[in-house]
Amino acid sequence: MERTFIMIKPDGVQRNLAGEVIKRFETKGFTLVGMKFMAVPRELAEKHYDVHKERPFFSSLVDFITSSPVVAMVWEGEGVVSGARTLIGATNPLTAAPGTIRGDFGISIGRNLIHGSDAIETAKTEIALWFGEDELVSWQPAASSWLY
Ligand code: FUP
Repeated sequence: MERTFIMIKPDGVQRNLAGEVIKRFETKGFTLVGMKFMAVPRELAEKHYDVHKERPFFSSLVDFITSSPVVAMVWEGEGVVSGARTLIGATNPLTAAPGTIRGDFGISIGRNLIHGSDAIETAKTEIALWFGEDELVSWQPAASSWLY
């Protein structure tokens, strides 16, 4: 089953939006298979954002992600990588559609609340970077598959 890496960034935690974000993923019908509340070591932040290392905002991005705790999660479900991106909305919260997490709660691109893997391959890399296999739990919701 497809999985994606989702992180509630420091601004999402500081603004007490973690529950709201988790609720949106739950009610959509995706399944939580891993979650931890953590301070992010600088080395991990740099690896996570390695694709942006030549960009001018790289060091401020790493400073921000390491400034305060995050909620790191893995969600599972059919089409969850692109489905999560739809829930999250465009990178710039100012132009993100209303109804999306960034569109409903954000203003600034540097404070856009949440990260979600951008492709299936990226998701695999990011899950392996942030979680050990023993931190991920495969489980079946008791109610059957019509419940979505
Ligand atoms: P997204 O996949 O929507 O999270 O966006 P990107 O991977 O393009 O960017 C990663 C993070 O870099 C964004 F969440 C915020 C930050 N960023 C900036 O601060 N300025 C920019 O111009 C672009 C991205």
